[in-house]
Amino acid sequence: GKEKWPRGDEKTWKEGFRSVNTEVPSITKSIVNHVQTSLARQAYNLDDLGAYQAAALSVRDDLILNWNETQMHYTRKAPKRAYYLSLEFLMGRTFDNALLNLGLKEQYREGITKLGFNMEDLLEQERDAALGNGGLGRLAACYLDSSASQELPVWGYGLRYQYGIFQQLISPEGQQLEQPDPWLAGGENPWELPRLDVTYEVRFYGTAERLPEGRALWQGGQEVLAVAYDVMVPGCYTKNTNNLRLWESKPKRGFDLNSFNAGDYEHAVESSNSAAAITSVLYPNDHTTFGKELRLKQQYFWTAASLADIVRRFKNIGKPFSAFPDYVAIQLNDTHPTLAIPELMRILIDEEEIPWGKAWDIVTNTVFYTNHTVLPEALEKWPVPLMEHLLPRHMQIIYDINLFFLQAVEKKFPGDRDRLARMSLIEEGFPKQVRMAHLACIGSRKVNGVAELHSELVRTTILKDFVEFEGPSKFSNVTNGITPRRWLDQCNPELSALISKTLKVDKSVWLKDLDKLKELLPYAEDAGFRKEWAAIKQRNKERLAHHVQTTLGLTVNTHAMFDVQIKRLHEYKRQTLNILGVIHRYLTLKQMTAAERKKVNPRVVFFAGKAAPGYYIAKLTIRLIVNAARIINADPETRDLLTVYFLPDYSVSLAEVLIPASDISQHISTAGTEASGTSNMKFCLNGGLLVGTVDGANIEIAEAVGENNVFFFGHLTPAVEDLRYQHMYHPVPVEEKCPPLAKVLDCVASGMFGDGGVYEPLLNTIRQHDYYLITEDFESYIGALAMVDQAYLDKEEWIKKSIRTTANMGKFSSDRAILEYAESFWNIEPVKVA
Ligand code: CR1
Repeated sequence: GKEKWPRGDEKTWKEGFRSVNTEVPSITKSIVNHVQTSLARQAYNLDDLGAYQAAALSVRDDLILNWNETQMHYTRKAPKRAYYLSLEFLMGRTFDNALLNLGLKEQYREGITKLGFNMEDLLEQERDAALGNGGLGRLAACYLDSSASQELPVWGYGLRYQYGIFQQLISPEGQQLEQPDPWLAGGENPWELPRLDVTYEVRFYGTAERLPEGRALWQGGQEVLAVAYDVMVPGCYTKNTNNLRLWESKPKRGFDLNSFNAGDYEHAVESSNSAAAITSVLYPNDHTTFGKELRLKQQYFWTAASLADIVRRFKNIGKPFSAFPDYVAIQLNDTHPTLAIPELMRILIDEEEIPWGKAWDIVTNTVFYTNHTVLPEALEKWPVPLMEHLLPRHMQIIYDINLFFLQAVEKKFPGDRDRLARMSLIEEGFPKQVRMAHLACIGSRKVNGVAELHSELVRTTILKDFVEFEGPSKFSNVTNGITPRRWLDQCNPELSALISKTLKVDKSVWLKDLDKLKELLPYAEDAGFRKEWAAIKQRNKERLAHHVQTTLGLTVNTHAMFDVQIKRLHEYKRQTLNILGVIHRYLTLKQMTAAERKKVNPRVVFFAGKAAPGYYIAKLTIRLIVNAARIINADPETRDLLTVYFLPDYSVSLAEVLIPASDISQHISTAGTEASGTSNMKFCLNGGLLVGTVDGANIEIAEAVGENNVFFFGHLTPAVEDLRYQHMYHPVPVEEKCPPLAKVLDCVASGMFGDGGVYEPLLNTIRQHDYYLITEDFESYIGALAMVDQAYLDKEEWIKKSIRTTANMGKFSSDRAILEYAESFWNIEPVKVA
């Protein structure tokens, strides 16, 4: 039968409903209304920021309509849902992305122009939401875009940090300086919905008293409130608009009234500060773990709130808990949310009174774990005393899991003590430590790495014992992906338009089925098409040059080849190899005659990236880049042929300008160290060629685009271990091993780029153990760059390579990746909002 209207006069209600504004007049009307009321401003004093805010609020209204409908639809249908738990979401800007996904960009452009503003200027007003460090956080953002675009019922859960990743300043000496990023300070954030009614209490500290039947009573300690903020995630050309729920911490009561009444104002304020501090700042470390109590507090706060929310939603369906895995899949983005495993056990056992064995079945059929690195310094471990103090009940549960687990291992491998010690959840030592990767592994239904090589390394190195114990079928691979919406349509609109025109389809077709790009292949042979392709690359280079001109006041030679390396500063990523290669190139140019120089292909080298604030060697690398740039760029003999720029404060929105402008990009990690990389995919999708080592997703990119379209160099993964052994026990001086490199190091040490002594610690990492094997790969690296120069001489062939590269990148859409998770792990299906 027909549902009864809930209250009042149905017709009056329905006349009040609005739908998404799709026509220019209704769009401008909505913008003007927001200027008038939401902003309380007027036409005559409205600046770009105000106009952006009003336009954003207008788009926000549209998103809310779709978001509401989507959430209602999911609730009614009650499909199985997946939850992506990530401590980082590097969303970047939202305005442009929302307009493109809604298909309203041109209408808004027209409306904004009519109101006397310029779309590009308004887009620049938005601050990045930079709640992440690097690839791991940006991957999470791409997966949200793909989930919504593929109409999958997926929610993200994260933290609403007051301060995102620090802003990077570079001092005149080349020092990185960090400044806070108060991204919310500009007032209201139009892209989120505060849900002040959705709150949970989260406990820390206290005591856990064991009760009969494996249960326990955890009480006392500190209680903190988690408040939900929902970020709307629109899909591309669909109504489906998913949710990213970010938690903010708040004191349970504004003040501790007892202390307040007793006149102890400071104590009262302090406890409220300590609650608020939990979500105040994103940890700026990429690939290192610090045993900081506050970080563990963040991790528990977030997993506890998210699980409480997930369990509440499940209970609303009215099914028994045995059906939990039929309705819920939880993906752990690295080990940061591993506490979800003992927390779900605690809820099931202590609150729902489910016996241990059944609870463990539910958990291990619900949780999935993605590993993102095999670097030892990035594998999380927490001191047992800290865990016991902060989370006494969880420590008990971890001990119990460990006991049952080791009993099973002992049964399969009787008497193998070393194996037990290797596999235990607890690492012996002072203090003992909880190994989070082991907990994540045994508590999960599936474990995956993020590229073929990396997944193989996970199986054969860090989790080898677990593969032997549990069998290989639990361990698999999902190669990372990137969203072609942001990383082609949004950042490279001209290329996007050329592709649609050439394929004679609407962009929504190929943007959601990226394998369609293959149809571009025949056009590589079409001279007219190549001309258009090259012209777009040239305009993107000019756009980047314009950006450098306006932000840094520097003039870039747009007739040179653009060579880009942008990523977090880390020894394993080897920005050092790049800058030493640049210096080598400079020294070579200096020795040439004027006639020889005429034949040289001009090159502009761009670097950007942040170093963890405490990472001394990485900061020295920045310093060397900046000072080498200063000297090289000022040399009148060579500056037409070689210039170097370090662009400060790398961000998602800076990447959107750099990537479409690159001729080549560098992904040159020591083989076996870069799990996947995702910017490599972004450059290739935009027709930039790849210079790289045989590592991470570089390998699969080369397979897809053809090895003749990439420039590979360096030792392969199986050689790395032996080489490191040799460096350790039979060191050969760099002068013997690699004379050209020795010369470069000497120039740096002798003060060619400012006080050479400053760089000694950096140079010593190479001269001594050279853990990242720069001396081993230097010559083949220089060789690869010479091949690049050679290939660039044949411009037409180069453009063909560029076209073929883009055309073969379909596999690297994050739509493919998220569908693999959905189909082979989570077992969820699309739920289309009609
Ligand atoms: C890896 O280093 C990968 C991203 C996303 C990083 C990088 O190669 O592309 O994850 N790992 O999977 C990471 O941040 C903590 O580990």
